[in-house]
Amino acid sequence: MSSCRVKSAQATAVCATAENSQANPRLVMLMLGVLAMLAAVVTISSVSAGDVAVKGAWIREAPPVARVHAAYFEISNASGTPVQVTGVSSPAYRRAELHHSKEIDGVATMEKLAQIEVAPGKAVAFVPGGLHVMLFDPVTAKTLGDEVPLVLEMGDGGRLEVMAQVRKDASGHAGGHGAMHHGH
Ligand SMILES: [Cu+2]
Repeated sequence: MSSCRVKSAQATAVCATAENSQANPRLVMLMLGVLAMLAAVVTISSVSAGDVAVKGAWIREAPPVARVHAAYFEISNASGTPVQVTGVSSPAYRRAELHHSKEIDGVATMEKLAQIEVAPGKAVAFVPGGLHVMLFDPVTAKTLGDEVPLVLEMGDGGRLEVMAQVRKDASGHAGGHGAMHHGH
């Protein structure tokens, strides 16, 4: 049994204590337990999963030949510190990216973003014509009403999985607005 695997100032202290006291295993276990509790407290004081919420996730229905889809949602941050979305993926697509649509000289274009940040107490909306998740190469055909998992990679190393529903528009209505919703 090794009590010296954890490389930190506290762990070094534990090792020294253990050697001085003939490596009393119970004392070592107790101190390692205290260290684990301290580590847990540190984790909780940053952003916990419950602070970040995603709602209304949907993917715009596209013709079967489309190799690129767009996903939208709203992400909110109830914590006291900024949170970042640093990446996105989906088991239902071969590749996914964070995108932002904008107009340059009257021409609609879009750029790939390395990350987006949600300020404390704020929400960021991914909407047609603005921020969106670009989904490339669907693994299977998607039809209206399908539930598709999206995985958001967070700046703190966490992952947030949400289900996005395939719809014609954000409201979930079957009708949509035709030409108004072209492009992304
Ligand atoms: Cu895009």
